[in-house]
Amino acid sequence: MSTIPQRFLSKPKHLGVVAVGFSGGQCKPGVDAAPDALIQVGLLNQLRDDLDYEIHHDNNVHFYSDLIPAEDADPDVRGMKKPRAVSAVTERLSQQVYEHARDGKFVLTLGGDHSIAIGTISGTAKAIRERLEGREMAVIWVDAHADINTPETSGSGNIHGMPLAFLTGLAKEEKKDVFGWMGGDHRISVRKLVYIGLRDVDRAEKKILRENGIKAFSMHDIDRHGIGPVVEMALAHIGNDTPIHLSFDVDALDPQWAPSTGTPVRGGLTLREGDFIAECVHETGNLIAMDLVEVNPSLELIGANETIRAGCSLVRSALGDTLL
Ligand SMILES: [Mn+2]
Repeated sequence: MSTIPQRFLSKPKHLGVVAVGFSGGQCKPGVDAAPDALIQVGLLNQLRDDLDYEIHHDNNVHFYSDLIPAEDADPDVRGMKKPRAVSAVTERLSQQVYEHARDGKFVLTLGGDHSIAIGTISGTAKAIRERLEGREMAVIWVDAHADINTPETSGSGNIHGMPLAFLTGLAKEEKKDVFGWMGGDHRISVRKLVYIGLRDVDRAEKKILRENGIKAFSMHDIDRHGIGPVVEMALAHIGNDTPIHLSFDVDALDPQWAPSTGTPVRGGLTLREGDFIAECVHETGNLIAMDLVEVNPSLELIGANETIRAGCSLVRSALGDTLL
């Protein structure tokens, strides 16, 4: 059981879990099977039995098939692929996450590809504003990629590379069925966003980060300073009076530890460095939600189990598991 007092949760021992089997933010099938794989190896049981959380889960992996339009009814918009599907799914997910967060529980979302962060972060941002008199939440985005392309700068059109553009309001779309549901209360400020682990950032994204003064710690920074000082600097940027949403893309880890993911990039975090980030964020007492995304159990059969185990370890660390 964690001994760290949690500043922004009124029900710190209660864990709202949303399992999101959604892969429509990118092109490779399989990432929708991750929540089931993570639960099958016992992640939720570990959180309940070893860390004493009371789990609130509908025992359901949500595939949202009722919300996803037929392919020919979902043509590209500004180059975005499956825009209506991603919009409808993230809108519903936003509401699910919001309801847990509004209630003062910690919210754990198991993805799914990283486009689902449009739903999770918008949901917690809105709930925190309501619960804490308009307070803004911070986001720590641990990832090999910056995921902040606008539809216009994206080369692939895959929305899993764009969630932060929509969440920060750098990208907007007026079409009602393409993120038209997002309002100001769903968004986060670029000042409250911090990256850790970047190493594969598009040219246009570098420009976006620079022009908006977004705080980012790449693998170069980690090599230079070490993971301890980098996490310290990241947390100092956020400040100690701000609720934190941790969005963890398993591809932040080096493929040696997490090979089973859609867009692996060499030269990443060790599993210990990943766990360390999660442990430190837990220790702040300010963490209110976590996403674990981009585990794809079908991509590399040999490495799938290892990747799933790494994912479980990251979640346990963020929820207060300690080595001693
Ligand atoms: Mn990502």
